Amino acid sequence: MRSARSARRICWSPSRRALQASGVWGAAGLLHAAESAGASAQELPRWQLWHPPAATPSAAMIEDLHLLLFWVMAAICALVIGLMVYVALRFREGRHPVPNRTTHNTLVEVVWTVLPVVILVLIAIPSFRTLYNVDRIAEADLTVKATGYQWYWGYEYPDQGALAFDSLPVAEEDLEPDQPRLLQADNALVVPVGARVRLLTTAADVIHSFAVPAFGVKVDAVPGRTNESWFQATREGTFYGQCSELCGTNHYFMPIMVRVVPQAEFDTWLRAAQEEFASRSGPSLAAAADPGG
Ligand SMILES: [Cu+2]
Repeated sequence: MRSARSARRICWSPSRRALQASGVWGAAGLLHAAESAGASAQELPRWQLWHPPAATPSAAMIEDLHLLLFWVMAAICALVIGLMVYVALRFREGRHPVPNRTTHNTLVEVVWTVLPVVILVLIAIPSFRTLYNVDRIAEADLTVKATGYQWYWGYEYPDQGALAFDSLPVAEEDLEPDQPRLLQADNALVVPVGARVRLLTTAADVIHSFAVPAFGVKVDAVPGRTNESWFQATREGTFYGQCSELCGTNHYFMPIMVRVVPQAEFDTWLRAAQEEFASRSGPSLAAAADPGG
């Protein structure tokens, strides 16, 4: 994938992380900090331009469609600007003192009608294919439900013993050195790599929107209804998103943090999470924290 190749990984490279895990690297305190923060390694596109490197087939398709449209648009712009420059130079008064009286040319008119139609049809094919892929509900290996609250997310795993917990943003003063500001959450949504995840979204108060750019996912979370989408992360890592529907004062402060881990690590996490959040019947509004600074 073009974008993935140009991506650079900031923070910890795997080899260095392996060294930390084996205790070879650095002091014990640093090691612990790095391990707990290691999950926050964030992939950024080169120079932080363009899109985040695609981490799901849907995101890759969206990226490809975007590139196709970009080049079609660039070619059309070049053609139109080129024609205008040519006309301005070739038919200027100094070189072409007596204007033509031509008002009609059947061939030219057919071309400028048919050509855009052909271009639109060519664009429509990959466009509909992408839309269908993003919209279809695939057979899921795992179902997760994200509920938007003012202002944090609550996650549920309905098929894993009704596991439910809240995901609150980490305040700026509590961030570890590697953790991205306004994106780090205390409890990440954790999914196994390669698993097809059915994503259900809803909201408890106002309309929110669950969006993770690297996954090509953006679904509104609407009170009183459940929306459905899906994603299949093709590689491990930590991926970030944000609520993408203006939902109030702290709209900026409801990050989405997704950790994609190997199946074994997911199973371990699942057992620990089921224990840790066992006392909870579900995300509660009372847990809404003051985001503070
Ligand atoms: Cu929101």
